Amino acid sequence: MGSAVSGSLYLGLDCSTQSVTALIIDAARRLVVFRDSIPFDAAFPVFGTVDGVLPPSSPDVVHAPPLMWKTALHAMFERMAASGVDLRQLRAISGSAQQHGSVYCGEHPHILTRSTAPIWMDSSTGRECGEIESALGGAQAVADLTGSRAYPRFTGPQIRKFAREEPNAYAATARIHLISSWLASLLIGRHGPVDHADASGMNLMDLRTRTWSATALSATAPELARKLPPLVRSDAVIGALHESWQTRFDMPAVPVVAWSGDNPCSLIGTGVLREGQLAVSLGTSDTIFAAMAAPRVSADGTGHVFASPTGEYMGITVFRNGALARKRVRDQFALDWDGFSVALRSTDAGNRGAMTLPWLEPEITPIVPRAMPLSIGLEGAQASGHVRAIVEAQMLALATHSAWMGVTPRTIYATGGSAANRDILQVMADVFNADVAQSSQTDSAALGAAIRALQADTGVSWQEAVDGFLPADDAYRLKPVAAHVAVYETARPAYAALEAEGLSRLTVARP
Ligand code: XUL
Repeated sequence: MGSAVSGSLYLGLDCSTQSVTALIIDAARRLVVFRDSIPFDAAFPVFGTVDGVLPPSSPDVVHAPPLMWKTALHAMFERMAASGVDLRQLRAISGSAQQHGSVYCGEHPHILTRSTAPIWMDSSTGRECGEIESALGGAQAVADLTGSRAYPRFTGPQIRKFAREEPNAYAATARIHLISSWLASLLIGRHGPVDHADASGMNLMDLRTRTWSATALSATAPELARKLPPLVRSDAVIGALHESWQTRFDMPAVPVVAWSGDNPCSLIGTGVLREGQLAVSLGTSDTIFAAMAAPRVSADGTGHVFASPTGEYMGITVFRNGALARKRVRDQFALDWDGFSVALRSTDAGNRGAMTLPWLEPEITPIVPRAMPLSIGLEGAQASGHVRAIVEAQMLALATHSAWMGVTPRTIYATGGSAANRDILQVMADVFNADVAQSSQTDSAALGAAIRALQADTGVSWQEAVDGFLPADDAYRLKPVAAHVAVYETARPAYAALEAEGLSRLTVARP
């Protein structure tokens, strides 16, 4: 049994698409005292993942093994225990996970009724999305109710597909978790609840009442109400760290605060607390999110409104072709990341009119069901032209598809692995005509989880909770260059036209 809780340390974990990260903050000294990350492919080759996912049986089916995440969680606790940080000083734990993915369990979280979990990159539920939207009165009705129209990666459509394709395994499932609530359940040793913020990515919760919507549940799958965990506020303590973890890692019986999705955690980890503030996360997915005082649902269908961990709301738009698309272009021309940066620095803003679509894989925003490579002016271009084209396309897409949030930021808070690259951030500053504040560290999801644990434990205001953990000085700030801003004002309609051309070349199943 662990000793009483006494110190000032808070642990934030993040189980993302490609790795698990842990960050321990010292609330008294406002310091990060531990940070480590374990990449799934390299550390656990036995699971056979590539970039954190199982080789797909078809391009639109993307699953990952939950047992890999569980193994990674144990491995991370081992590293923390061996690190020299006194884990007996921990006061609370919270966590973050990639959103939308679902884990299917029996009566106990250790029992799985499905060996794989569909994750956010899965786009195989177009049929189910259509069925759910028809049952609920159309796409806009679903958006008004749940914050988003039915999206293929959202958990409800995924559950519907599982119930249809594997009715026996579905019937044997006692509990359906999000990845966040499943990992939290493993820590407390029993099935725990789902927090409001991550539940917003399921097409199952009434966003305004923050309760499961009976009509959405019955439009999705039979007996669903019995299989879903209860809902809780994101700052709820859901239990104490189970004895097995305490004994094995010499840890106290610390409270476990509800885990949440990586984007809601990043909202906290970037300090985006007030309406008008906006952040961009450049990770496996590129996401752009803003704090919202009241839910403003996207009319053009490209965005989502989630409950935010602060109890308010957040608007978010998500792109699937993020870091892996950048890496693909880098590898295609045998560059390293330094070479990628040199390519950006040695080319002109606007790429002399050359342009590409970033749809190297199916895309979420806009919905593009299969890869659709389309470029203009890149024939015979050098590597540097291709590098600039992919980065400019991603930034133009971020700007175009976040207009619905109605936020004209003066400063964008940048996070995620690629935010370490200042040449990419300069393109962001120029396209958005805004300052870009570069995080002093890029793990805003893990940091946000640690800060959520601190806030829930102490009850301080959100501003007090984040103070001292975010970059305060101008050293990390990039400014837009006026001449480049002018170039991108012209590039924006050209990019919109290229998108329209790309979409018209596809037989898009759903608008
Ligand atoms: C959010 C989304 C992705 C995942 C990535 O809606 O699909 O950002 O959360 O981890």
